[in-house]
Amino acid sequence: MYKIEDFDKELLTEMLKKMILIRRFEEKTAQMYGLRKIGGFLHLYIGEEAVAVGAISRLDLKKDYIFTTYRDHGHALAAGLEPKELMAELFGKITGCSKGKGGSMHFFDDKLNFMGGNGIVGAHIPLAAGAALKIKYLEEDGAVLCFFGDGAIHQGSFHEALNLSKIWNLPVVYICENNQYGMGTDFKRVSSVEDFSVMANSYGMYGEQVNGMDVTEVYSAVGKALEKAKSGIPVLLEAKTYRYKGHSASDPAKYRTKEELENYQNQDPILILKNKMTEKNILTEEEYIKYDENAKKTVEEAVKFAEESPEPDLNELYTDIFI
Ligand SMILES: Cc1ncc(C[n+]2csc(CCOP(=O)(O)OP(=O)(O)O)c2C)c(N)n1
Ligand SMILES: [Mg+2]
Repeated sequence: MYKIEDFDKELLTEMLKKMILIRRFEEKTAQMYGLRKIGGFLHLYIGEEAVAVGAISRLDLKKDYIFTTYRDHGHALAAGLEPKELMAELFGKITGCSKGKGGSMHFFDDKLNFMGGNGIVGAHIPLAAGAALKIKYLEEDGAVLCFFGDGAIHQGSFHEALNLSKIWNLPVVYICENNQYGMGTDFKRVSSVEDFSVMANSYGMYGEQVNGMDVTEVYSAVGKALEKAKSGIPVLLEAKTYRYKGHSASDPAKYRTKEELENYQNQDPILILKNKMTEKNILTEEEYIKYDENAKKTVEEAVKFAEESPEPDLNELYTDIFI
């Protein structure tokens, strides 16, 4: 396991900036949703930022691939998709990353090997295995990271994909983002085991639990996992995390206590990294404020871009579809 001493300032600063950007971006989307500038569903990732940032910072998106769920804003920003194009997508504008036709759940960018944004729980897990099979078949050097929630782990698609991954020894790392709830259901009520990483044993894979609130721990675990996956041992990681907001923007989250939420907010992923960097003398309060101000500015510019962009033409209804 890496210690904070093993990380250089540049990488930690990059990860800190990314997490702040995700937080500010999403806070703004909640506001815009309230103003009805954004329609459809809006699932926020606030509180879970360290998982996407720590994991995706390990990738080379010229050869590696990302698959994720409808809770995809954090992963897209971590992968380097443009905040302007993401905000425009949320506003349903033609300048959006999916031409305004996908919305919150369907961010996509083939140039960055960002394969979405998928709305059906668990359905993208076999797709990730498929991408890993393609990498292996063509003897490429990449790997696949596949993110999904604690609710998806009981879907048949998850178990089928894991089995195939091991049969074919695919270069894939599955990351279960256990944010403790599937909509309003506590994961402990619907799971035969509390430690999901043991499920890897059933398929002869490697499994590990990781503290998903600490970006350095995620970064370390995913680095090790990618090495294993590329050597032919697919991996299942369970990142223990927590979402601060409700399941979607319309969920008041009455199924949990204020104390529980506060407990997690006290181990906020941004604060954990900020404190570690401050203790290591590689971050000052002024620098932190500057990064935060920059993130807010980027988000404001994204909103302006989205507001000013045109709606898709009606003919767009007939493009990018299979018939
Ligand atoms: C196959 C399927 N069943 C049900 C739904 C409705 N649904 C959307 S999100 C969700 C909960 C999933 O929870 P989890 O996997 O823990 O992810 P989280 O939302 O916590 O990130 C459900 C049941 C769906 N989208 N797809
Ligand atoms: Mg969940």
